[in-house]
Amino acid sequence: MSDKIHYQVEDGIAVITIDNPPVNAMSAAVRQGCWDALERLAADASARAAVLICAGRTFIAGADITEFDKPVVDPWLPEVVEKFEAAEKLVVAAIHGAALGGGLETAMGCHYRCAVPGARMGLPEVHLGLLPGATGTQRLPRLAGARKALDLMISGRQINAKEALEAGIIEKLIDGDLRAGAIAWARELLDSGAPIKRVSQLDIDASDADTAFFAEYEQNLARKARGFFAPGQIVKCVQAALREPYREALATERRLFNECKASTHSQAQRHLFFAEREAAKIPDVPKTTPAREVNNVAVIGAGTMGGGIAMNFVNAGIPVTLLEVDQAGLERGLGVIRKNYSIAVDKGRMRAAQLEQAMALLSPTTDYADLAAADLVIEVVFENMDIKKQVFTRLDEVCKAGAILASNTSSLDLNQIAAMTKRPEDVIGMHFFAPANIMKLLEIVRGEHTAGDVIATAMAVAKRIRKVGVLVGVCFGFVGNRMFFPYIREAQLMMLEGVPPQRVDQVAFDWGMAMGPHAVMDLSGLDIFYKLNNEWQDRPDDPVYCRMTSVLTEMGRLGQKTGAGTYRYEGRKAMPDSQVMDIARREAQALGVKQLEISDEEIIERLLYSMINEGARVLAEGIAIRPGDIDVIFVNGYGMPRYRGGPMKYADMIGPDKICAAVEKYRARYGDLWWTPAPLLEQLARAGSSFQAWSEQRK
Ligand code: 3H9
Repeated sequence: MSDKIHYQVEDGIAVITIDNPPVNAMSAAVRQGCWDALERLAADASARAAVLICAGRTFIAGADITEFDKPVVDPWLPEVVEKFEAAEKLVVAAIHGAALGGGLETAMGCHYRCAVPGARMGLPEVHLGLLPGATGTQRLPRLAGARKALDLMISGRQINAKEALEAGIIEKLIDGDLRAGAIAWARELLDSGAPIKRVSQLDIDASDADTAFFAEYEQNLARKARGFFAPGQIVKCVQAALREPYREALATERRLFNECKASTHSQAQRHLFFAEREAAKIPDVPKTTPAREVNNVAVIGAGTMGGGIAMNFVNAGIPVTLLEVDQAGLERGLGVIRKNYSIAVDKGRMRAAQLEQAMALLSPTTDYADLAAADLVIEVVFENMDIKKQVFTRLDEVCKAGAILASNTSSLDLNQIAAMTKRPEDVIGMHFFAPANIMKLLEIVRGEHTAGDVIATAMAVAKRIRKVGVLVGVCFGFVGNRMFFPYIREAQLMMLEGVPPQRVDQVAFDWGMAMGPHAVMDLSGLDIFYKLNNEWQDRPDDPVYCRMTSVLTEMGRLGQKTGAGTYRYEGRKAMPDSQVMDIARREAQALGVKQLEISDEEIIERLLYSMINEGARVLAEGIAIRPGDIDVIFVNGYGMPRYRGGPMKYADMIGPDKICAAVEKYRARYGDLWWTPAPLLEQLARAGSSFQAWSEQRK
């Protein structure tokens, strides 16, 4: 038997223990081990029943995701689950930690299930672009009813043991020692003559899932899961469960699972699963690096961004001192925070008492001396180097030794900011994304002198406030904005070339972006981009560069906030504005920009490939540690859909050679300034390699 499975008999009950750290994934060795254990159980006269349990911190967390790109090794998971069910001796699954995906499917193959109260369960395959393909789409509806099963599989959410008990997914909660409790329960079941309950033989409660329900469900899904492939496949599996006999429906599940597994969506989403975990690993800052204690935080600037940042800490129960230059600004800021929390109360996401508790964690001040005790100070002032320098000079005077001094700059040179202090090792960038209380991304910027434990602390803080922290290096715009600028630049140029903004936005939206580039600019404010362009010290001299941003900003058309930007607004609804295209034509004429017929394919190439080309430079310069980090940044901070995998995974799936050829095509049209292929892109194209392979080789 595999060394990942232990088999022991205790007073007539066989205990089959899976021991495959870290999360007991159902790898080939575990599957074979389970198979062998079940054979042994059948032949073992000393065992009347069995308990399936796991060693370590969790029950089975699912199929082994690393195996999905390799040929299937028998026995495949669905066969193992079926073998559990077919056992002639009663098998009880004993769950602690999390029973996820193939883990819960294995438990549902067992005849009875018990769990400790702290256990969690779910079928999160959808997040990997998959469906529960080890009989889960057929078993969960039989235990929990069609509607509940559908909701759990489409949301991928984890439920606690109590909810699982109420839903009929498990039959018993065990307080205290799980192993002893499960063995005792198995014995009880035997003694009471409980039948071997095979889930596949149960009927499905479909009383609340008629044709009209499915029609409405699919309609909602088209909106909520726009563009994703797997959710629709899951619906089909549940419909098959209701219409077809178990075996036939299982064949449907198998076919639809294989379609999901082979899809680019699943490749992309599985890539992100590992990329998000890898992003937390910093090669020269080992996991053992002790983080500094962060028990209280100060935020300088109570505007929209500062307030949003403060809310993150308050939500995690961390007290925040909020500093503004004057009382009026402070009161305005606190008012906005209170309003945001009130909206949460109105929507039932927060109780009124919690609102007051949250507000009580905020200490407003206009006096820098009140920052003396802060463990972490985050500066969120105007994006201007002189102002930032003044703030850091002052922080150096008032903050205690060992305090971490962070800047929320979105583009500026952190090293210059750190140089204003006598402790550049304590200075770091923490770049939040608007709206700061909602967006998941936190770019953590490492300066030339930033200490390892300061980096470790910032990464830990990100996790504590439920952000996805990604470490980046110093350059203008860091990783995200630096790569976003070419995307914006091309959208802007296309406007001069005669492509209406609503068309570019629609094409980007249909590709999967949450919003098109023009809509994003109008939302953020064209003036923000205008100021950023002016802060870019070594920006190449190009009169065409983001020309429309300048013209519209100078006209006072700043975006949604002024009722007009690239679009005109009726409330929050963007309306195409023919005046803007008139201006674009006039500007194009003055600048000698030709009017072009541009295909949808070209729109995507210019938006994405310009971004990818910059990404290749970012990687070669070491500004991002790995291509996966860039991908994590774009799906968590820039509204790129997870099923595209992020820009660098997308590049790998298209092929760097094809991207490079397209970049050359645009270079021939526009010249070297913006479209010279990055040396790394050329290198990968020549070698027929990928960003991922390049990154692996460097480890
Ligand atoms: C499936 O089951 C398909 C079936 O329906 C059909 C098949 C036919 N495989 O997250 P952590 C690694 S699809 C391989 O940092 P936590 C992870 O990469 C699967 N590796 O810990 C990391 O490695 P490293 C459905 C896995 O405590 C380490 O374990 N299941 C797997 O924060 C620790 O992970 C899921 O989608 C895996 N399945 O969270 C559940 N899972 O240390 C996926 C984890 O080298 N897993 N690893 O970076 C999770 O959600 C979390 O890992 C879990 C623990 C909640 C379990």
